[in-house]
Amino acid sequence: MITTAIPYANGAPHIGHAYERIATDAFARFKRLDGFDVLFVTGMDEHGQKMQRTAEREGLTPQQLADRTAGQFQTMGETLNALADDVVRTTQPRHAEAALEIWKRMEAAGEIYLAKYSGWYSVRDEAYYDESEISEVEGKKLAPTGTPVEWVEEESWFFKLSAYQERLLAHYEAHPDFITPEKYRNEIVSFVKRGLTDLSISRTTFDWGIPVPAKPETNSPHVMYVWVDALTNYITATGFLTGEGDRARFWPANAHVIGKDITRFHAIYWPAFLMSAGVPLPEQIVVHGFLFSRGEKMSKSVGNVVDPIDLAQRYGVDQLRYFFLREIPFGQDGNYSHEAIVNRINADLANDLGNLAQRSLSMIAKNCGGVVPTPGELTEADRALLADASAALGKAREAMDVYAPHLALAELFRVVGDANRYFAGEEPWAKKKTDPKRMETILYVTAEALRRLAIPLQPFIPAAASGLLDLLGVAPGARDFVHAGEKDALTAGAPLPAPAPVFPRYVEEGEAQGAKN
Ligand code: ME8
Repeated sequence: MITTAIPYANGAPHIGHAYERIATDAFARFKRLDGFDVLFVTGMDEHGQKMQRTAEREGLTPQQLADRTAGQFQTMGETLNALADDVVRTTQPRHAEAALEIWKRMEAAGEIYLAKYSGWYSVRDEAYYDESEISEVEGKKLAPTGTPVEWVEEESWFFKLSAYQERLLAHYEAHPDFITPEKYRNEIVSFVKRGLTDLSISRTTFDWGIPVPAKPETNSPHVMYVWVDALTNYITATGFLTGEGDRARFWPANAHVIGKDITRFHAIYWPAFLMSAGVPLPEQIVVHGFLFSRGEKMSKSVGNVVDPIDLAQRYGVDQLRYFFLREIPFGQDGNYSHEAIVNRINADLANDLGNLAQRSLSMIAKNCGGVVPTPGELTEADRALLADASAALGKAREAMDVYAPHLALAELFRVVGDANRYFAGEEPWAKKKTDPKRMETILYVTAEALRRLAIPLQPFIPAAASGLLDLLGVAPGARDFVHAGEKDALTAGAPLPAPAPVFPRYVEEGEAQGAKN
């Protein structure tokens, strides 16, 4: 089971959401092709003060705003070829049931008590901050994240987070990969070592949330703190707490994929809530960095908020997926710019992969009667390329096991580069007259190497990789990783469809098509 964070439903999808969805989709696809039974879950964070305020500003009810945004995220998922198995919306009844259940279990553990909260709250972050974390800029009180905070004083239910310092530290110690990459683990460990204070987990000053069961000792109705509500979405999808459906076996999740700004919630609050409720903890919190447009933070006022759907339409879906996953070392911040995207498309996808496929497949169509060529005896170079192409899957798997898609792709494309050099060095076109048998062998080896590479490329560039497998005549049932080796090699004489381009070059507006070819 793998999840994305659930985006706040108060605004349209941006490039950071697209990045997280694409990466998580690639992890899910990789495991699925590797024979695992995978549950890929995303959702929408639809409650809280931020939602209520945005809806008021836009003259909508919070539910109308949530519905509109959920539709936009659905379109994003479809466009990016990154649909999840389930979308948990926190306004769904099944979710309220799960959130209520976790609350009751924490209460039954004796770890929820009523008191008065007074302190700083950032609506933008939906987070409480300690006095010591607040700074003042031009008379405005700001959270460490730079968002404005307001003073809040209200009756609140508290969770005994302070009791969890030792247990959390012991868990991080016993599970060194619980928070990955390591730099985020280190931040969390030192934060927890400084001590934890109890957490306010309900609000009374607005009502757009899951109601807390009424108690005689409370003065006014409470709704759950939006993070208690939101984090529980991960369990809602499985029915683990409520017994609904047949997915309970997926819990605990293997990985929650999240951005670096919400590690505290996932690596401190969430495991503490789960320990309190007696529920097994997720295996890993997998943290990615932030995306910037040419080094600048995206913001509405700077006007550099990019619609990911526009990007996909401009560059192509697989092209955008490839760019994100190859260009940015997972866990680090990354930059995107038109030049960087075009460079990746043209150098790796069009020149290396696309050209090799195009040249070899069109030679096969022309010279081998449109069927898989018949190889003669293999040379050392032939065998080396095929062995490398097979080994690349193992290396990609190792990289994906540590959530390093950039390394998986670097390895796969290193072999694509080797295959290009092999093809250029063997000069099958020159052998056409002098040694047609050898030409067939070279073309066979190239096509078979492409097959062995296209199979592990599917999680990253699904449409293009499956298009390439179509061109190689690989049956839909023979595309899982178990089929990537020698025993499922292309069969000489098997018919092939007419060749078609796999990755066209990105041509700048005004630049003549093919001018640089
Ligand atoms: O945080 N680059 O929602 P969200 C990369 N509702 N990732 C980014 C990013 C950027 N510029 N900006 C945001 C929330 N993200 C909560 C989550 S989970 C129980 C509740 C990432 O819409 C961010 O780090 O602000 C998070 O993982 C996801 O996008 C949703 O952010």
